[in-house]
Amino acid sequence: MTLPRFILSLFAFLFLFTSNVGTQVVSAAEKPNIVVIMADDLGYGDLSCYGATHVSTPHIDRLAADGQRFTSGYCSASTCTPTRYSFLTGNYAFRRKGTGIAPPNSPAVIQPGTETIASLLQKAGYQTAVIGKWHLGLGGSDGPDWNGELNPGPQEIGFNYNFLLPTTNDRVPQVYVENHRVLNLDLKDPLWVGNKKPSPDHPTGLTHRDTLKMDWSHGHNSTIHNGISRIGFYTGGHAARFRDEDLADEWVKQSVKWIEANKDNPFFLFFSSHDLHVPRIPHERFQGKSPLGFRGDSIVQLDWCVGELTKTLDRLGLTENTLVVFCSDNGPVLDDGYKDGAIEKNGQHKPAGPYSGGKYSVLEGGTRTPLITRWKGRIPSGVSEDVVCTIDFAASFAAMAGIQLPAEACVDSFNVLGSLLGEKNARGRDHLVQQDNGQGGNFGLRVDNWKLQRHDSRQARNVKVSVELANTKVSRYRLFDLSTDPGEHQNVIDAHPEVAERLIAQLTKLIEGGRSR
Ligand code: NG6
Ligand code: CA
Repeated sequence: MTLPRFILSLFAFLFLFTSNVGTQVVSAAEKPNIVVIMADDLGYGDLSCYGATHVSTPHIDRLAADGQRFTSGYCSASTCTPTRYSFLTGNYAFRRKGTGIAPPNSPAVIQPGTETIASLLQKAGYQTAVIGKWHLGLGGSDGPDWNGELNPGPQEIGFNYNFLLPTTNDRVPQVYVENHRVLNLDLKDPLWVGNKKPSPDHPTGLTHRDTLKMDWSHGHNSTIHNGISRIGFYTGGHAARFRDEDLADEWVKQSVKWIEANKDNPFFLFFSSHDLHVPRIPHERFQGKSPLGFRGDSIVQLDWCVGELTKTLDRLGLTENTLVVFCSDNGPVLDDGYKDGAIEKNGQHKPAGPYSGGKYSVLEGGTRTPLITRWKGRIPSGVSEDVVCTIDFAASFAAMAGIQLPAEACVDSFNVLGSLLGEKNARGRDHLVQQDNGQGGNFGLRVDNWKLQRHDSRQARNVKVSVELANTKVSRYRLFDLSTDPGEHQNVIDAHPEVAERLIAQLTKLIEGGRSR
């Protein structure tokens, strides 16, 4: 080869090589729209695509039929605030104080400057929004300034827009928060929120119990709004108050509006439903639509919301360019403080499917929950046994969008994108820590089909759903083989001391090591 020809071929090679690398980089980063639909208190067995026969969820079933349905899909905790904290930050909630169920006047649980799934996607050019239940506190160390600026909030940790139920529907106040303000607040009728009775004659669920449209069974006996007494006290803000019956419609209305406005850029929508959290007050048109009472009717309402969102994506031609993820924030509970007939009307329905425990518990029923991914044309349809968790969405979506995770961010979030996209040779997690609420509670560790339970908290042991544990003298550690005993009935720790030892050491290291990634 002559020198000029050699130089020419070298250039040709370099051109091909670099342009090839270029295409690889471009095709490696995919930026579909992402819609995460998180249900509240929805159990493994609560959907017809997960085996429920007493309630029908056609829209969610369609999502599952068109995508991947996970049989080992988890949220990281068995209550709301820690799961949501972990989903957003990619960090286990037990690592940080103040991540247990947030009270009405909780300050922001996630500090500004913390990297979140939303801030990571913003870096990749996404528009980001959270619409629905927040329950991660608002405001600085003094808590929310309800009549002023609610800052910090979602906008300080990566969301361009928020439209919120600030705490839970059973915690005061029953108002919407749009960005930094209570929506429709008349400052001549200021909103006051506290944990003590504001005046001796303030009507409560205790003093005016006979006026309630839904009676309470435990807790929930403070300020009355919409005929329902709540956790905590408040006065004022009447023009801003919502009707429980209208929440689902409002989440859908605001989401459709926001998707329409953002259809031309990649967007990330966290659709955070309040269903089926107590008080379960579905819209009048859903009442009586299931044989399970208001708990089942709320599942029907949730399913309707999913249908409206997927219809919107279809209408705007976004279905083949949108990854939809459906999940829950913790396992199921029947009586969570109101007499809504959930127990009486439950019949043969199994809210946690084959699993034991539920909300508040580190048994599988507490965190193993429905998890579905759909991206038409990209994700094959099928059922996956890979272990994936809501805590992994941050690392996985960052990887998909081509964003490098900073070493100190999302320290417990694993990139399980291959599994979430239903790729053949993908493997999910090889271990997962489960927790109940906040710090210092109980833990679960799943490794392959082994499940280790570690019981540290007496109080959590006595929570209703774990009654079988509370009544026996629970030793700190128990071991189960989920392949033969999914219900965690048979403690096999004595038969497998070497497995127990290995898992105890692994769990201790994961808890004390400060990070798992
Ligand atoms: C509990 C409430 C329960 C529910 C839960 C939080 C009582 C007796 N129980 O303290 O009703 O609100 O907190 O649920 O008040 S979560 O899904 O938001 O974590
Ligand atoms: Ca919840």
